[in-house]
Amino acid sequence: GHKGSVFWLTGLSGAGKSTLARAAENALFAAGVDVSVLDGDTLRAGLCKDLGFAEADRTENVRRAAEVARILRDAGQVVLVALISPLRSDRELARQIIGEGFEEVFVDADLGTCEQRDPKGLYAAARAGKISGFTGIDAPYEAPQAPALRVATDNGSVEKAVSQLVSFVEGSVRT
Ligand code: GGZ
Repeated sequence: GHKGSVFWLTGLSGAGKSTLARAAENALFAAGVDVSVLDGDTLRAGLCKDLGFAEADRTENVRRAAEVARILRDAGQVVLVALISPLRSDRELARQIIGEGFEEVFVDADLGTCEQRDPKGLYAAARAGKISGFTGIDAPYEAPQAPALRVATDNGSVEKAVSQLVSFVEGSVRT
């Protein structure tokens, strides 16, 4: 068996948080772990539909995600949260809400790599001034100073990144 824990994936847009969370979810599920994913895009499509990207809205987005993660964790789930969560203070809020079993995971790809990937064209739009307050362009991203795990995703190996996260989760949740 395992106890619930929350793995909080933070990183730039395009760093690979969602990809990593989904791939790890599949691997952990296959290994018999009761796992779920809370993803920024999914939350913003429903629970957080009323929120934009101003600082206060991001804080509220993080707060709601943390409260849901706590509920799932208390029900015994392993929860993978994938949110940019750019501010250290907001991640500290999440840590306080969740308490025991909060693990910060830095999904680390440099801005140049994320901007080159630009799967949704958002960086280009931000550079062109069509979007304002875009993380990494004209809104801050504060990298974690002491994450429980750092996963580099700009070295080309998705499999390696996934196995790093899966191993860390398995090592953390085994009772
Ligand atoms: C950052 C934005 C913005 C702005 C839209 N800044 O790559 P994506 O598209 O799919 O992921 C990003 C997502 C970020 O949502 P989060 O809930 O993770 O953000 S936060 O934790 O800061 O609340 C991006 C898209 O929304 N997006 N506008 N201005 N990302």
